[in-house]
Amino acid sequence: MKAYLDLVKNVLDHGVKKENRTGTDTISSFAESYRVDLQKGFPLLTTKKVYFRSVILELLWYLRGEDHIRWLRDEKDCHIWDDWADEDGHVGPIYPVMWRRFPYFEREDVGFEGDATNIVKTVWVKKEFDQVQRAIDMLKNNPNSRRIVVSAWHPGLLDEMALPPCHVMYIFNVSNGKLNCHLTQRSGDIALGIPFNLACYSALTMAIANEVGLEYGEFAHTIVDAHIYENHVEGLKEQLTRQPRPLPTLHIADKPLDDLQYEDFKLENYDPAPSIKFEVAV
Ligand code: THF
Repeated sequence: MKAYLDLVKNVLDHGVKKENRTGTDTISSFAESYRVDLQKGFPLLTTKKVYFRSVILELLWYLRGEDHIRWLRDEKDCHIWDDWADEDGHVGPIYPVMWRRFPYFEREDVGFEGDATNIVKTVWVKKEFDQVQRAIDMLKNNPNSRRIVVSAWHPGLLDEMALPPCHVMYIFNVSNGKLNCHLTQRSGDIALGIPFNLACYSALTMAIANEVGLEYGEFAHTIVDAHIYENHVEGLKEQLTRQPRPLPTLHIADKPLDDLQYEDFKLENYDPAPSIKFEVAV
């Protein structure tokens, strides 16, 4: 995964020091991007151990559409989202809700029976939109569309969210029978979050490609504020001294997306360098 090491190098070389709400300063670089070919193996970093189980559980949690982390935290014993949840596990309408149950209102004009022209009143009916299902349907029926977008940004609900979404939207694109995915991230923690996000969206793209009958294409990622927390610099410099190893392979069971469980994701030949401990800034 040379792409990741180049990203780390770029941020360290071109980044500027910035203060932020977490109290730990960062070195930040504007609009970094990279891409990986999903046919060349599963992009799980080999220059440190990445917790594959947590990556897949996070993805399956996103797909559940809930506004709490109880499944992830209590049932699956995965704690990467604990810092943002309250005691009940509530995180508000973040990724899972936005992906599967995006709230919107539909206008309904109510008239007299038998006389639709005579409108008595207008009511706004609350609806929920499953953006992931819509993306799957479009990939099946209209794969050349340039509108296969899933957005996690909802300006009216930011105050209810435990944190405003970092991975703001992703777009699927089909070229030459291959499924590509581009993720736009407003803010990216290079040491901790990015290795997870990269693997998570790559696995999502592969699972959806299986479901809609397309080959694996590329995952491309643009990070608008790409930053390294100051207490992560040393660990990343250690990673830069490590030689990337061959990528592992991921096999995903041939099942509809909503039936997939952790056991349906089989990772083979993952032989990473030792893990590196990074503290998460909340
Ligand atoms: N906030 C910050 N500062 N960084 C982030 O990466 C981040 N996220 C999510 C929300 N806010 C963020 C949370 N995602 C880990 C991994 C992903 C997270 C949060 C924490 C983590 O601690 N990883 C460890 C251990 C993994 C494990 O125990 O399973 C690691 O070593 O990788 C970015 O989306």
